[in-house]
Amino acid sequence: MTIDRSRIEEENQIRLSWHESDLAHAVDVVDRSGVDAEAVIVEVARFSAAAPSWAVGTGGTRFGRFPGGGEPRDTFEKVDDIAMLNALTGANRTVSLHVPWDDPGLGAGAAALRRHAEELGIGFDAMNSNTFQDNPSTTDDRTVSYKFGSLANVDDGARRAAVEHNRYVIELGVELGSRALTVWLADGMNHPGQASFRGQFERVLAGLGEIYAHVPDDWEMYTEHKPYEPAFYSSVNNDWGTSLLLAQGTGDRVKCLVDLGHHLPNTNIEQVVSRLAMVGRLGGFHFNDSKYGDDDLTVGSITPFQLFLIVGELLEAGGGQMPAAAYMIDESHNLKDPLEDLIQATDALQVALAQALCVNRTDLADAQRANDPARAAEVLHRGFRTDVRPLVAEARRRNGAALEPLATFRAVGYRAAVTAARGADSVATGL
Ligand code: RM4
Ligand code: MN
Ligand code: MN
Repeated sequence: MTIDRSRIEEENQIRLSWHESDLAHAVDVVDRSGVDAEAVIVEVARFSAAAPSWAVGTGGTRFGRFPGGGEPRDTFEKVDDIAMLNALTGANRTVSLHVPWDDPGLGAGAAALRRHAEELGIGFDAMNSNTFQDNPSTTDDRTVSYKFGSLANVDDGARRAAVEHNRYVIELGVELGSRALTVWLADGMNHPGQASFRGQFERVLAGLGEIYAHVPDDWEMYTEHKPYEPAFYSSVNNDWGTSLLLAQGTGDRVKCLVDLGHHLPNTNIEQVVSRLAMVGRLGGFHFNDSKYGDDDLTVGSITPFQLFLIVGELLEAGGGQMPAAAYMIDESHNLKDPLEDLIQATDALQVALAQALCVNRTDLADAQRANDPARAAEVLHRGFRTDVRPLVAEARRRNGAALEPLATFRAVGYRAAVTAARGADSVATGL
């Protein structure tokens, strides 16, 4: 599936004169508040968030799945979809693979996938190892199962299989040009007394150590916490404190990954971000939004102010820029076209970034020094309530992407074209 960039350009032309007048106004408003609007545009244009390979198919719940048309049939087609997404947003320049859902195989398979992605301008972000389902490649003999956990399992064979799977994922990542491994574990308990809290933690820590021994020197490894699901009584890596203990206990290049849906209700996530950044252990981010739990809803669709505050803490950590980290959108799409949801998620992220950049940090620091919370709120809200959409559109335009990505996606007829090519009932691997 080739992307016709001239169609994106045509769509931009239709909107160009409106865009220019909106932009001139937005630049005026922002400049007048003492923030350099041009710097905001440049920083938004620099930002990119990986698309996960599993999110270009329709997700499902345990109550069913309603596939849309033209779902990618293999990892190559997933990369095609992500290249289309990136052509529209200019801000999804990498893909994050989930193995074994997306396993091209070592050697020729990995080389072909890498070549395909390179031709489309897509790189490989963090690799995700899946040990929450039995994985035929490492548990072939059926005597080993992850039913009672992977790294935390009391069964040596299951632990060995999990370490071996992670080693394989690293090897694959090296061949693809990735630079990081994300370890999210489903390990935990469903029943009180089922296992020892301490024993499970110690086995996970030891297992991470074994995996870390395989991590190349120029790679990082991330521990991703989650309070519950699929383990509903306790998870081994349940919160950021545990995640930090695991990272610190494993090695220098092990950092914590914060998934926005992986916190108990009302957790102050921006504070978590600040703490982890303070100790140099903030390594990655999974963006989504939630109302109740790990709902994997569209970024910024439920709690946009929280997202703005979180991005503000990231800027704080990066000295006014987004710090180097593995940023990824981690969503599951049940109702929307997955590409449309990813377009909206990316746009919401860019908007939150622009709003956070529109906060006059000097004024905020002055208000903090003066113990003046009313003024501090005023400064924050001025950033949050600025209509930054023209600045974001301009950042996209400079990246050769679409002024209005969703309308453009529909206008170019991508979904209809892939449905014709792949079929109306193709099913992608993933959630
Ligand atoms: C988990 C977690 C992981 C993701 C899987 C699919 O809840 O968010 O990051 O890889 O889902
Ligand atoms: Mn995640
Ligand atoms: Mn999740």
